[in-house]
Amino acid sequence: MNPSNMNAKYPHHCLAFILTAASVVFSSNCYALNPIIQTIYTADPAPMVHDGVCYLYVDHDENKLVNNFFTMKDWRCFTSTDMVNWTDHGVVASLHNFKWAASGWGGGFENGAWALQTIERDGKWYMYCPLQGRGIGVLVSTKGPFGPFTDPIGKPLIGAKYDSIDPTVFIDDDGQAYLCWGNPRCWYVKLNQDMISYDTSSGDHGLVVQDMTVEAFGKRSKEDPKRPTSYEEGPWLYKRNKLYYLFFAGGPISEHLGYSTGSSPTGPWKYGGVVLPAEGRSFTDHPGVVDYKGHTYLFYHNGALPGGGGFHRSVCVDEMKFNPDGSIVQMTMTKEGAAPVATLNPYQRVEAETIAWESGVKTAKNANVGVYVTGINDGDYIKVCSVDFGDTGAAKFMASVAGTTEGGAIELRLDDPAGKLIGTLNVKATGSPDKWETQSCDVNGAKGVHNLVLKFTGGNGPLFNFDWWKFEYPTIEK
Ligand code: FUB
Repeated sequence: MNPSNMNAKYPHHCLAFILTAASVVFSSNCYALNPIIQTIYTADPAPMVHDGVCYLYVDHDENKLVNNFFTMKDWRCFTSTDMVNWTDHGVVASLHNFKWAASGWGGGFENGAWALQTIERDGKWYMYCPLQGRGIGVLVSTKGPFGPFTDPIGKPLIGAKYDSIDPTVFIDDDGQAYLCWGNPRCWYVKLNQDMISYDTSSGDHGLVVQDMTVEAFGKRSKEDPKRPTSYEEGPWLYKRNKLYYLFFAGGPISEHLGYSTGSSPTGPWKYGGVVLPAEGRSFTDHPGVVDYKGHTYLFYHNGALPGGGGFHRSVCVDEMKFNPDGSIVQMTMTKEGAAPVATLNPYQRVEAETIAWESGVKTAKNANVGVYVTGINDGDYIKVCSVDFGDTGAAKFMASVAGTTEGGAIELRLDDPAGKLIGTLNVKATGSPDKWETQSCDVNGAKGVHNLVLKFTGGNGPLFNFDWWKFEYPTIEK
């Protein structure tokens, strides 16, 4: 969505709750800590739950803007099993996955990777990606949620002229799949079983515009001839207790999040109200809603990170609650985020890029080890929440590190960066930033559930790269 003064420049897109018995929240003083990703700017969250894991697909606002507008080249994925610690899987697709990205208005391969959504069907992952100004494409992976993704049709699934941004995909209980999208109008198609084509028997060769009425989407507080209702963009389809929900970003800007409900995935819709009022620093917002481990979560974005704003956004998560009639309890953006729904096991390999909160570090990806933590300097830290050391407690810490600098260390502290020191790993140089060695140190005093802070100390300038860590129990003498 564009700020109003950009409309002429970018004509295509002027742009009583129920807690189930199954739900458990682990007591901890650590919540999701919004925004949940701090290493880069992320936007337009698209969560997906599969096999007990919450996958979060996002687009990515580049630090350096072109033409003082959205500058977005790729799509990324993060995962969590507890809603507080998020593992970075790096870039999973980019404009280069679409040969046709080069053609037409939108910035070629250099720009326009806008709000996506991914869904699994019969062991294949389908990613619906808008290429701003060029239409909506679809990618498929047969190998898993991180790809590799390929373009099976070699052209847009939805052409450029249908308000074609912000796809949401939904498979109903009867197996019928729907793709819904659009700014300023909300459109849908019924996807065929193959998920890469659609039923062309109704609407404009299969493309149907929803009834954009005030009853369906609420009255806009400021008159706009192109947008009579509060619907702006960013639809998200969701179903709960046989009731269908269409969440959306509502105008005028700065956007808020609103919702409508209906008896089918294509409406007719009845406006439900505001879910999340506007924040202000980011003039857009974008909903993503999933059920996970007995709770329902609303993902959204704002401009809360340092340097944040309309083109430098960050994804957040908070728990959503419902009234007994299915209406939604209005929310506010929080700094605390969601409570943990599981603990983290420190006795199995944990990727260093599993982070609840960090200060100063970056992530990178290479063919050798995948994603790792880099840009580590004296005083930086990574906080991991709700770590269960158990009753016996840990005796040893191991980390896979690589680098050429001597003098760096990983201090292991409980709860906070200044919390109790349970061990220090003095990291030895390995000879190269991509020559990885497992190094270890003794640990004392880590028992029970705590937040763990990996605090990096020593030296001047970048210290070492960091791929994974784990703790070990004491060895039992026989
Ligand atoms: O991220 C680019 C655009 O901004 C998205 O397509 C909209 O939903 C808004 O968030």
